[in-house]
Amino acid sequence: MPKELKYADEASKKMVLKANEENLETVWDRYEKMQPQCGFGLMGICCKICSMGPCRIDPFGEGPRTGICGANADTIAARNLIRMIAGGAAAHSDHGRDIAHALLMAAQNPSSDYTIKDEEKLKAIAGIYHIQTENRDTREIALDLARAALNEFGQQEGTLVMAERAPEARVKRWKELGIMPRAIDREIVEIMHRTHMGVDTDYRNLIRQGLRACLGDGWGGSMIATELSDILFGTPNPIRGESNLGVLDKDKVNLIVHGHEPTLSDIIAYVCQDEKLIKKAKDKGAAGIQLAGICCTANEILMRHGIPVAGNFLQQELAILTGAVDLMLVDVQCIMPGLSSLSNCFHTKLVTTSPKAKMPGVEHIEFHEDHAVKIATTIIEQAIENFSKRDGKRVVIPKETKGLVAGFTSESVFNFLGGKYRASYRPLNDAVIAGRLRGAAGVIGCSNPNMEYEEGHIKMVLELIKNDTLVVTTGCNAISCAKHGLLQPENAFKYAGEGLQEICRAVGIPPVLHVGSCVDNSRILTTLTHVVTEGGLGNDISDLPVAGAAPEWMSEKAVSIGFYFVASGVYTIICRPLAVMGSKNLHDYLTDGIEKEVGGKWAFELDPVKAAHMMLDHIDRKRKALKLKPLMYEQAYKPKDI
Ligand code: MSK
Repeated sequence: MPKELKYADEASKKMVLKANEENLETVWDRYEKMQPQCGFGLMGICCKICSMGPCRIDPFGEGPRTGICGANADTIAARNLIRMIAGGAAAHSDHGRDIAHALLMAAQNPSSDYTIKDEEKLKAIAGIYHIQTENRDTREIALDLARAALNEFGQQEGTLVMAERAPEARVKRWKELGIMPRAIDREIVEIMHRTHMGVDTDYRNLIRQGLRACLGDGWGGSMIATELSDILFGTPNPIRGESNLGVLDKDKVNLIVHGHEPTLSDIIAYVCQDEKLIKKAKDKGAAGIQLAGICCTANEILMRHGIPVAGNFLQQELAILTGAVDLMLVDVQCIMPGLSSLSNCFHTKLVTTSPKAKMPGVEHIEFHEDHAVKIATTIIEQAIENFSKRDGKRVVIPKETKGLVAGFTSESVFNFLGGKYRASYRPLNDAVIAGRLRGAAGVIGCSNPNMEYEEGHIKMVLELIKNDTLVVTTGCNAISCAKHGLLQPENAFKYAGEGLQEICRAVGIPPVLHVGSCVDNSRILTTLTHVVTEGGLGNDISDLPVAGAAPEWMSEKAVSIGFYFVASGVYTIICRPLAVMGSKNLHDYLTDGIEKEVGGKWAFELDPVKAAHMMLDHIDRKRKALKLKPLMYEQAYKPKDI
């Protein structure tokens, strides 16, 4: 049965139909072929960490209740889950390490292709690391900061400096629980040790280590990635852009950058404007060079340069199906191996660039920071060269595009909300206290063929903004929101509740604020901290009327992000549950018991509108606990159970 998308943006629907017509396989076809999926895997109760196995637990029938070693469902599910945290935290943090390394090279080498773009932020972050900034050369400060950040990955003493940025009450709680992260790599290694056969079998103790590792991601590796990227590439400011596959141009050389790291893509954004390269493209018969992004590499260059976004995770194959992509450059994370065979069905040249992420049969042009411009030029030249191989008869570019405003950060967003002369978080806190805003929600994360594409993202976000809840977004949710017009300020009047509309009107912002890529979820952590510090909404993140969600989550990174929000005190909901349903004890702990310890907890709800209502109920419970005024405007959703 050919797959048809029911809810997604029109461009994606058209491209899936094109794939069906041409009998080309996409992620949705592979998902169908995989059905039914393994129930033991879905419930988290298969174990293959030693060669006595694989073992699987039968939680309901007469089958085995333990593996061959005697591990029960609680142990097996908890071990599997925290190994997912390790995978996610490792991916984010290794990205952070690479950014710190790029900063180090920029500081050491005056002729580096990288320069310090935000000196103010360099000094601010150096201050957090207790680095002397007065009367010192920028490069010296950057060198000290890069070394201090790199040291946090492997330090043998102390705890992470960035984690101390959290509200005092939060840090105290982490220290009491023994989950203050010590070193980024160490926490990941310790997960691998504890989950080795015959080590930690107490599911609560295993989750504790998972919490410590994910905090090392959110308040460590990811935060280093975000802050140091801002220093190197510039802190974003609100910026206009375009989204969806219609940003590809049939007359130009189309170059797509896909993955996560900005180190090469940021340079490409500059080099693409080189007159000599544009002339080369014209000499080949093209009208110019069109650069666009997919996934979080897209978010990085959208936030800083306004480069258009071609699509999110589930659109990477659809971009190639247009027949108009001359070169797709991939770096790391969320790159489907299926791209390789699909690109062979078109003229599209696929190029890997990271030594950590090669693909069999795919050309590899290795990226090195010390000659970034040269490598970027080579890749663009190859895209230009490949333009002449394009088969015009196979080109189908959907016309759909949608304008957007992105580029919000913990600095710009709420200073923006405060207005030019009152740059502070006060107006935001006051809007919540007065009941104009109900609260805020972070809605983030991937897309997954196990759900109707974009239905989870869009229905949830619409329900939240309709009920006067300001939404902040990152990653692939941000791109879905963009394609559906939710990052357009004027659409506040179409979709938002009256209170949120007033705020959007007063400061000209969209009802959904795009704050960046997956690592930039750390911007949400710093924003929440600023809101606590501003006062009037409690002493800790867990007091705030806020909630988080990743409705269509897919990757291990999403598990780590979800856990670091829970560990930071945020109620966090996902549609498809974590793989814990085979362990009642673990399920109950994560969705209930853990709240007494860290102030946040998990919830699972397949229906995105019901999930949004659960978030609103939670926000209302927090409002009630803070004794805030009633909401200013009649709400569409009437809360239950508070
Ligand atoms: S890219 S991790 S599919 S959000 Fe950051 Fe999108 Fe999820 Fe990758």
